[in-house]
Amino acid sequence: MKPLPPGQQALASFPRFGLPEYATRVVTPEQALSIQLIGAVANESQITTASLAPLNRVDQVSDFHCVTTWSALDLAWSGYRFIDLFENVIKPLCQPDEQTQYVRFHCLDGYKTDLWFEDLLSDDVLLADAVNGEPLGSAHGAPMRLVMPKHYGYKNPKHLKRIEFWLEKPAPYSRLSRRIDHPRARVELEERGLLAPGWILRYLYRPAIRTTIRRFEKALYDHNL
Ligand SMILES: Nc1nc2c(c(=O)[nH]1)N[C@H]1C(S)=C(S)[C@@H](COP(=O)(O)O)O[C@H]1N2
Ligand SMILES: [Mo]
Repeated sequence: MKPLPPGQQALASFPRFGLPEYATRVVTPEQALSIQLIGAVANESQITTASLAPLNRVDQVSDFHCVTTWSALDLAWSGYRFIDLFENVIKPLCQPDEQTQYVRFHCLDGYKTDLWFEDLLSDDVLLADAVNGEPLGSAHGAPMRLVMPKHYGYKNPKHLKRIEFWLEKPAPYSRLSRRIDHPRARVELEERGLLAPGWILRYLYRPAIRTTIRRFEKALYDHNL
């Protein structure tokens, strides 16, 4: 068996997951792709399916690590490299400021997350539209999500709606995020959050896994999905 990052335990499945308030904000799978490009850009623009035509499709098998300590191993993602999208689509479309340091992602269910721009340029960061041979559905981020295997799940936004470029760290989007989000959240360094060292947060988060999985499953079931 391959060694897992510190504090992680493998699950046999890949559950739909997140903060409890997002469980019932179900995004239907037939949403057409439209990702707005805003913030520190020369002109606001948007990405649609047609914008992706010049990019090479990439298949990548990677592990997924949630901050609450569950991991899903060997997920087969399909999509486009973020760096490829950035260089060949985003730059020509909207010319983000060269001083960009942070990027805030906004999602169709209201979820947001902030990422270091530099971390996005790693060649294992994908905009994925399929996993394990199936197009993404309501569970895993239709129509398009970010996959960043070296960063905890909460830095892997699903159901992408807007990408916002920032020259400095944006103000926290909520009181909860100010208290718990780690600015970087790298898995190998166990950067789980701000409240306490990662190895302590393992014990705080782990008891929430089972009830959260059930809550997220039930919401899809209630929507007949
Ligand atoms: N739009 C959106 N993205 C999200 C979330 C969410 O609730 N909504 N939850 C985050 C968290 S905490 C995790 S662990 C992963 C879970 O991804 P999955 O539901 O595909 O397993 O998505 C992340 N991205
Ligand atoms: Mo998570």
